[in-house]
Amino acid sequence: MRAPQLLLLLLAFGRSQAARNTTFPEGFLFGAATAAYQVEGAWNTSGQCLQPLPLWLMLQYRECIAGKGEHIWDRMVHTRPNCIADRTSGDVAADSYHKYKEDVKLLKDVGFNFYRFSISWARILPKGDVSVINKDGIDYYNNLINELLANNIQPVVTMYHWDLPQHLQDLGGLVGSAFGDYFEDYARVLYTNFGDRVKWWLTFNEPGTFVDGYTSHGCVPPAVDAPGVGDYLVAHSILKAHARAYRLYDREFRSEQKGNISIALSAGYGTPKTNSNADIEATETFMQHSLGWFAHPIYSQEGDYPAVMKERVANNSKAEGLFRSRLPEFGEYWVNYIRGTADFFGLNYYSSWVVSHVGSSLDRASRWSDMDVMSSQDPGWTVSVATWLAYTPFGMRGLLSWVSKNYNNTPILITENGWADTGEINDTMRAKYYVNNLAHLLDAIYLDNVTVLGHTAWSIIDNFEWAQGYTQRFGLHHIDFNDPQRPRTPKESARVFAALIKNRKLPENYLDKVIE
Ligand code: GBE
Repeated sequence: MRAPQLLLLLLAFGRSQAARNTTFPEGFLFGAATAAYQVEGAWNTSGQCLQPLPLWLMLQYRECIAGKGEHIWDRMVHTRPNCIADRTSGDVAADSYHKYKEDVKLLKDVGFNFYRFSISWARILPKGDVSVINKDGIDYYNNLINELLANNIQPVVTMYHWDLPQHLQDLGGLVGSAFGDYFEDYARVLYTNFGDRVKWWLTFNEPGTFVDGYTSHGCVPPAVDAPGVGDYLVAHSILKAHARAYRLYDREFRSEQKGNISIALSAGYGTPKTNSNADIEATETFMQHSLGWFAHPIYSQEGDYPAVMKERVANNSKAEGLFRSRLPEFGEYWVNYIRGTADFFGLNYYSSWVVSHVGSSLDRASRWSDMDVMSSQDPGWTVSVATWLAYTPFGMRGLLSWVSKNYNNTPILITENGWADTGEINDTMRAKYYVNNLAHLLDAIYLDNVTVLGHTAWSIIDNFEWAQGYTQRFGLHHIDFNDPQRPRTPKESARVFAALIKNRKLPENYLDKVIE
C-alpha cells in the first residue's frame, strides 16, 4: 500500500472512530419485549372460584368460571398444525403465565428499565366483548405489573399483539363494522384496571404485518385470500380503532393517569439499488407504502394516507376496471380524528432492503404490485435463520432519521429489534447485532439529532415464533422447550447487555470497525 493511501485510511478510521460517541445519553431507556401468545402458555386455563358455587350462582357470576377464551392463533395451530414449521403451538410456550416472576428476575438481572409485554385480549375478555370479564386474567396482569414495579421495571403494554378473540373473528374480525367499538371497550377495561400503574401503552403491534392475515399467505390467521383489498381494509379499520383508544384516553383517563400512548409500527429500511432517479423514487414509494401507510395518517401534518399511495392504488384500481379505489377513503372527519393520535413513535426495526423500480409485472393486484418496486437483500449481507432478517445495522440509523425527518422530529422509542438463530448459548452474532444496531442508533442521536427515547430487545426469552414454531430463537435467554420446567439459561447476549447497561457504553469488542 502506498503511503498516501495508508494515510487516508488512517485518517478515515481515526476520524470516524473518534467522532463516534458510544456513550448513552442520560435518560436513555433500555428494555426487552415479549408478546402474550409467544410466551404465556396456559392457553385454556380455566377461571377459578374460591369455593365451588351452586349452579344458579355460577350462572350469575360467569366471570367466576370464565377462564381464557380461544383466539385466532389458538384456532389455527389446533386446526391446521401443518402451518407451523415444527407442528408445535403456543399452548404452553415459555409458560410465563406461571413463571412470570422468573422472567422479571431475568429482566432485573440484565438491568432493563422496562418490560414490553402484551395483554391477551381473550384472557381478559374471553369472548372479546365486555359481557364476561375473566378475573383470573385481570389478576395475572396485576401480579405481573406489580412484580415489575417492585423491581423498578416500568411496564410498557401492548394491547393487541395478533391474538384476536375467536368470538370477535366470528363477528367480522378486524374488518367487522363493530371492531372499533369492541377495541374501545377493551381499551377502557385496560385503562380502568391497569392505568394507575401502566404509563406506556401501545395499541397495536405491527399492523403492517398482521394485515397478512388478509393476503394469500395461507398461514396467518384468519387466512382470508384478498391481497390488495383485505390488507387495505384491515389497515383502515386498525387506524380508526387505534385513534378511538387514544381519544378515549384523552376523554376519560389522561388527566388522572398521565400516560403515553402510541402504536408499534414495523419497517424495513429501504436503500436504493442504484442511484438512478427511478430507484431513488422507488425506495421512497416503498417506505411510504409500507411505513407511511400507518405513520402518515397519525404523524404527518396533513394526515391521511401518503399521496403517492392514494394515487398509485387509485390508478391501478381504475386500470383494473374497478369503480372505486381498493384503498378505502377516510373522509375529512376520520383524517382529522386519526391525525395526532400518538404521544411518541413506536418503531420495530430488524432489517434492511435493497429497493429497485420494476414495471408492473405481477399478474395479481396486491399492495406489492401497487408499489412497482422490488426489494431484495444485498448478496454481501449476512442473513439469519429467518430469511427476511439480515445483518444491516446501518438501517437503524437510516430508519430513525427517515422517521424523524418525515414526522417532525417526533420522539421515537425502538419497540423491537433482534436477531434470529437456532438457540446457541454462545450467541456472539446476536451480541454483535445489538451492539452495532445500538451504535447506529447513537449515531442517529448524536449525528442526525434524532430524539430516541430508548431501545427494546426482542426478546428477553426464546419464545413461540409464530409459523416458525420453536425453530427460530430471538431470546437473550435460552429456553429448553422439551423440558416441562422450561428452564431459562442466560446467553452471551444477556451478559453483553448487562455490561452495556451498567456502563451505559458500548463494548469495544463487539463493535464493527468499519463505519458506513
Ligand atoms: C416481529 O415482527 C414481531 O412483532 C414479533 O412478534 C416476532 O416474534 C419478531 O418480529 C420476530 O419475528 O415469508 O419469511 O418473508 C416474513 C418483525 C414476515 C417483522 C417477519 C413480517 C418479520 C414482519 C414472512 N415478516 N416481521 S417471510
